[in-house]
Amino acid sequence: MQIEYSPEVEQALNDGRPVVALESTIISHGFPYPKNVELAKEMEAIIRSEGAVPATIAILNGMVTCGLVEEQLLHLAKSETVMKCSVRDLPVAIAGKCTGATTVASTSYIAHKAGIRVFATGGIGGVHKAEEGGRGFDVSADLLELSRTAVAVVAAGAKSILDLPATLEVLESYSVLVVGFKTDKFPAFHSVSSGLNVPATANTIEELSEIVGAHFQMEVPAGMLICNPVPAKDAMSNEEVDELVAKASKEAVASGIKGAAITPYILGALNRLSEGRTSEVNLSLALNNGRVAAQLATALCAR
Ligand code: PSU
Ligand code: MN
Repeated sequence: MQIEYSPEVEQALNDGRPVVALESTIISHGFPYPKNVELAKEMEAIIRSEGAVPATIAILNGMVTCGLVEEQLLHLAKSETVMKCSVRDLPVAIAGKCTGATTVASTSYIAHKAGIRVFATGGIGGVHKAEEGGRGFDVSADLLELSRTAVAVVAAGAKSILDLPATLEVLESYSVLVVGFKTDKFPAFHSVSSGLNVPATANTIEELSEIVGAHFQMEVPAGMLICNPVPAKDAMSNEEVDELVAKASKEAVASGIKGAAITPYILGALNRLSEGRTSEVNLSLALNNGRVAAQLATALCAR
């Protein structure tokens, strides 16, 4: 796969300096313009402030691009025809010379090819709730990619539109290392905790980098999910989120939204129903993940 690097990212990788990969679906499908530009720029700034180099990944005119300059970022944020690309969609975007945004799955895949070991996002995709009246069978390719790509993904768990116990079970079946950062609970994206236990906890960046470093040394193909809860001061209560999610889910079912369109639809509906509150929380947790990812990348480089 051909990858076009920004000069800054290429230099950092050549020098063996810490680099943090960032996805672009959160920019094109996660937030409305111009909030998405603010998010993307603040993510990059926080990573730089911790001494690492941000590498936002996207498909531009069919080219897999690692590290976006301002003009490229703005194009992605403003365009209304950006393809949401998981791994299987990449060939279509490349061959069609499309603009495509990468999900957790495809960002991990490209980051790994680029030699980037740490990736910061908001939340991962997972197993959707399949209860009656729900949206039917839907399991995110993020989980499969986590099983076969050795990248450390820093995320605030997964949203409560997903079946979180089932998501954790699949991560276990797939041998994905799951570590809570300063928590023994699986975070529920907008809320600090889902109440579910994670199998391991790291209380400092040093502890975290020891575990992640040991995983890389084992050379198993699987990835890592570093669970970093939303800062408590910005979090929403589980009850509040559950109520919003139930409403948003009903709307999605009633509107016949399916497949890859579900997550963007629900995010938009939550933002509307909460009058922007969920987007504020999403911004806070994403920046928090950017900070921890940069610190982890730096600690791994120092090992
Ligand atoms: N969860 C969020 N915000 C997001 C996504 C997930 O809170 O923007 C995006 C990520 O890019 C993730 C993708 O990889 O949605 C998962 O989509 P799906 O469930 O269709 O696999
Ligand atoms: Mn799906």
